[in-house]
Amino acid sequence: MSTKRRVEICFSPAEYALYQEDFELVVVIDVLRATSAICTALHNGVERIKPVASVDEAREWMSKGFIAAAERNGEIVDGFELGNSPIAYIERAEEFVGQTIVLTTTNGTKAIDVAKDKNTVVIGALNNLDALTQWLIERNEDVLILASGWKDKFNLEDTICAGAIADSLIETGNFIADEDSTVASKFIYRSARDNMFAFLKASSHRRRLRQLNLNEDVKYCLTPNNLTTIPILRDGYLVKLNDRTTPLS
Ligand code: 3SL
Repeated sequence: MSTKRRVEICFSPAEYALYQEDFELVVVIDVLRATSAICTALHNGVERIKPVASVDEAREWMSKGFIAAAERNGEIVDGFELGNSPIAYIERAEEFVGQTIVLTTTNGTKAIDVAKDKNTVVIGALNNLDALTQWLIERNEDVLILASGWKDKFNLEDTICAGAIADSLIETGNFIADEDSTVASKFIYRSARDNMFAFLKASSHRRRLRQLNLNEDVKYCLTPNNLTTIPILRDGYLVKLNDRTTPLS
């Protein structure tokens, strides 16, 4: 009889300590917008992304000549000319090909930071959903999905994406879930999957981004499977896992 793997979902970095113990593989999700932007930037030619937790750290890297991006509360931080709009990484792709970009965001880079000591940290979004799910199935290891949430609180968009991943893994018959957070996420995903944009109409972060005129970003971030790039954290940098130059382990 083969042993089943576990897949569990943690709703925010604040709860990470309660969930992390049994896992060495963590998937970090921040659908609106950090992890969607990270997947998009690497997919469009950025060589590496250095996630940093604070704006001060990002400034320090910028003073050393690196391209740095900083977002707080949905807006580009004063003194930076780049934030975490995935569309900006498409529009400016030519400029960024082969470059290292230093990135700090309100929640996404904070979640990456709390998980950074695990053996494997990969980045998930709706944009790379199928590619990532397929890789996790083949990897056949216990998986903790860490939602970035909003300032340590639960959010709907990360829960939907996490639920989609967990649902697919459980459907294979090789994964099980014990935690109610995982069961709940699966049901939320199933209720939302046919029209995520409408389902999220009332969500707090969609409202926040609408007020900032970022509807195009939201539409992009809610587009499943427009990319196959899976970012992985190696030596403090996010790089493409499925790049031919990067081994698949
Ligand atoms: O929290 C984050 O990391 C950001 O992606 C938030 S926002 O979409 O830029 O508001």
